[in-house]
Amino acid sequence: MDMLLKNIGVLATPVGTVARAGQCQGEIRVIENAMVGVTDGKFSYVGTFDETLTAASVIDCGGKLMTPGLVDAHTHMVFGGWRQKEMSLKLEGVSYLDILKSGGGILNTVEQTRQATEEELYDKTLRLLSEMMALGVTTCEAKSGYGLDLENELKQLRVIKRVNEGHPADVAATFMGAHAFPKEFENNRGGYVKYIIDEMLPKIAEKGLAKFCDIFTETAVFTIDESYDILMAAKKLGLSLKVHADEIDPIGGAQLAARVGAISAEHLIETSDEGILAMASKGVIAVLLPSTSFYLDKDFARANDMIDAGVAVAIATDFNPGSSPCLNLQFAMNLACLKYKLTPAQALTAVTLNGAAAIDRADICGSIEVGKMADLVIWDADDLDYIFYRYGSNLAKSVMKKGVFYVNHR
Ligand code: IZC
Ligand code: ZN
Repeated sequence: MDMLLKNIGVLATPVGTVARAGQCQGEIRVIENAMVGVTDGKFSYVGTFDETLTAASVIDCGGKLMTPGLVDAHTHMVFGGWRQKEMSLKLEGVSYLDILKSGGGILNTVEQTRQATEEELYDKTLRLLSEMMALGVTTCEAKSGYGLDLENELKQLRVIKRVNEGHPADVAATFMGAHAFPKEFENNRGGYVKYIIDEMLPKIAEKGLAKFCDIFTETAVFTIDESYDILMAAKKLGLSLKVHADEIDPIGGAQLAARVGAISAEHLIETSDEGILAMASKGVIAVLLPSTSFYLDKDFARANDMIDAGVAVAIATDFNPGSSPCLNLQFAMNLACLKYKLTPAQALTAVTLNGAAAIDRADICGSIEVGKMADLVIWDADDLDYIFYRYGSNLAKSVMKKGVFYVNHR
């Protein structure tokens, strides 16, 4: 064994290699006075203290809480500029979609992202990823969608590939060319849908730059029919599907996600009972984004109704420069308890194993189990409740990725 982590006051982790749905969402393994062994970057022992075990290095965890490394399964973290100038419009009561319709919002970030060089985007994204990791995130997802033309979507996706390779955290890539209609196609919606299907998707699939394809299915953005065509084209090319569904209006995004066999549907603030049942029947994971509800001053998704219906719930930040300029997954964890009324155990599963499942990595991360990547957080906390109860401070004390500590706040 390369390393033994001993004197873990409480080890809390979901178990398994698939999403935990329904009642299972809240069933986690809790081990007191635990010990964890690491060999070749993977967990090789997980259990109670065992004095017979030895290793090249032994770390005393000070009686603190240990959980799996957090998984942030939904971010738009590669972008040029910021959008603080929209703050005054927001304060005057101008809605998110009205800002977009007037050429701002996503389209503002598209302008700034097109102007940025690949190196600028790379450096900025690396810094943001380090900030996320300092808060406990060891794996995340990142979407394109601020290029909205082939050249700039490829630029963003190359940045995602390079940060995945150049940073200890793992980053899963999602193509989201269907994030808005760029100004070149303002009066030619069909033309842009065709451009995505005929020009962008085949090139991106051929280069292997994205595992997932996501779409903003929403009033004034992509209709259900347009979304269906784009998603089916992506599926034919071997991409797994995700849908931004029912964030602002309940137009049937959740049902669409079920119909096309998406791995996940995201947001789901306004999803109907029918949408929840459709997701449950097809095993679509709900990726809920409470920081966005908070920031847009919207309702909070019906997390408990989804869990009761048998839908696996994951929780992520939605980090982006418009509707969620917050990359702190710990804040989303607080909101999960306070606003969704999830228990700490359900919320832990949502930001670890279920997040991993939403990006098809539940077999390699999202829980502390022998054989999985040694990704973990040691918290400045004595028990699990504490990290959901305190908010506003970074409670992650040490963060390990594949057996190496990259963060050690002392
Ligand atoms: O930049 O506003 N909702 N896409 C869909 C976003 C938020 C990101 C943005
Ligand atoms: Zn999003």
